[in-house]
Amino acid sequence: MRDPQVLLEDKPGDKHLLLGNEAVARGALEAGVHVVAVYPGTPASEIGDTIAQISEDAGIYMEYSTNEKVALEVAAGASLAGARALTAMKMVGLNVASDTLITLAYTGVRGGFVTVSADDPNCFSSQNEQDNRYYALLANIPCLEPSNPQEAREMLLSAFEISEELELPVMLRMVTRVSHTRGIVTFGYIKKREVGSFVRDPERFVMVPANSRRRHPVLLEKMKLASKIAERSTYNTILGTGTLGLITSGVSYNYCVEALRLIGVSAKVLKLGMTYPLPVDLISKFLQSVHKAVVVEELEPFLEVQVKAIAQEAAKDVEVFGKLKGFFPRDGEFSTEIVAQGLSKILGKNLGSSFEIVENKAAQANRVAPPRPPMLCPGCPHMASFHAIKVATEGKAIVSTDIGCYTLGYQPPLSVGDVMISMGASVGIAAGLTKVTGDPVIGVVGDSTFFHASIPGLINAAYNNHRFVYVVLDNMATAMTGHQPHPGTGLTAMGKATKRIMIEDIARACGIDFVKVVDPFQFENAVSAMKEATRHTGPAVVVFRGPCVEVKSRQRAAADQSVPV
Ligand SMILES: Cc1ncc(C[n+]2csc(CCOP(=O)(O)OP(=O)(O)O)c2C)c(N)n1
Repeated sequence: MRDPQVLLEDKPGDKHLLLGNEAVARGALEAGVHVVAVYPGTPASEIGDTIAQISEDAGIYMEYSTNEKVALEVAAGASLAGARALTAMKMVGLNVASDTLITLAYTGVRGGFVTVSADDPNCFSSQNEQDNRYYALLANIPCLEPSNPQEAREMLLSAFEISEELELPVMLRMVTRVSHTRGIVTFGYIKKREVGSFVRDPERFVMVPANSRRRHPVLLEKMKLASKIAERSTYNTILGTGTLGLITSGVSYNYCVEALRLIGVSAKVLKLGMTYPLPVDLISKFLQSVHKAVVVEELEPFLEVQVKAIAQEAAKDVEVFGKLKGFFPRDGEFSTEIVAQGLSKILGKNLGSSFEIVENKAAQANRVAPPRPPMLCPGCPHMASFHAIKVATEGKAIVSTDIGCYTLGYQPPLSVGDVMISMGASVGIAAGLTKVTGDPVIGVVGDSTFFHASIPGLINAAYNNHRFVYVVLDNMATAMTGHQPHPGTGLTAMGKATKRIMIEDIARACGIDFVKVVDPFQFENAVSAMKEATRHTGPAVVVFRGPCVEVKSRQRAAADQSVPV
């Protein structure tokens, strides 16, 4: 965003072109949020990054926490003390945070508490394409799904209202196409909210089994109230007329509107904005009013399975079509073409020439656009580190790598990286490999990822004496997601200097006896440190420290305005 200060303007009615994520940031201001805690991850990162730039002026406390679980807990603590609190993460982040989220639903919250989950159909920047609406179902918390930036802002405000009405966490489920779409957003008032205080209630907040047993039915009762909210929610709305009924939600609604226009069919559309719990009565009546129903949703048949169950009770004669019968894919991102194709098959309709024009244009664009696979930047210290690893191990080591810019090292010509599953997994997987293979094993992790999820694995390696070298690529930034600071940078999200936590100190404190810090561009030193580490009889840690080139060039540019950024 050109000037995030725009978000601070208290001019209700003003319209601005915002990213979906920036609209969430504005929504947070309007909702009177006091505490924001996030861990970055695409496609959610701009929520935290935008708030970080204005938090001080907005009177919001904002932090990048060490991981999503911690972020959710910081926000939860603030909420339990009576403040409105927001956390945001990419969808896999919620896997990390889910342990706390699921039991937080039992205790409930005090100040409004919203967790934004930004899902990534098509894995544009993720290791899987999980559908996090299932977390709402699993945790028993309400879920709202915006279809554009304006709705993202509005729904965030509503999510806080619902959260306070039910004293429950609420999920705002975005997808890449909403987070990263720009749209006109109309501003509302910026609310100043009084913060409450922490009121002791151990039977509610201390989740020992006896208390959990009592809280579970309370949660189930709250979800009955949530169902009533869903029935009257203006986000669940019927548009258009006809005997063909489309049930859709979030971003898929946009594809439905365009696909119907493209194939020249009119339909009655039930657009769901609150997708958990579902408005069962509304859906029942909708099904009774159509001859045929089609559920259009990306990824999993989350709505479809529930709609089918509702149809079984309320409208047995209405056939429900969707992805379970193979009319729409269960993977990847939807498009107008995909939805038009599915609908035309269901309706036995020929798509016609206007569709071919659109399809041909897309194919043409794909042919013309050169492929642009991601690659490491020229001068990236990771390249030197990978080279040192390769030379020292003569390319014979099995490398358990991790998530960050350095994952790209798995590609030729570097080819350093044989396994990569999830953030922080490199250390545990390396340990497991050593128990079976006779080949040397190397673990590779980035600095932010080290702080995020590697430390228990490192303690485990020391405790169980797993023999491998754990290489920490410390480029002093969370580079991949936008160079956010982390505990090893000595800077906070709000730009304040703070205690710098040294990776080597942590490694030693975890019980690792061999710890070396090397500049990867001091190539001979780097190779000899790696060789020495591989000879060590227990787990060894080598920290390759060299700043990210992007950060370095920004710093230079800031120091010397004549250098172009
Ligand atoms: C659970 C989870 N949270 C967030 C992300 C998004 N993410 C991918 S890599 C990365 C951090 C990369 O930083 P670092 O480890 O320092 O490596 P660098 O990119 O700087 O080389 C993050 C936050 C993710 N993939 N999984």
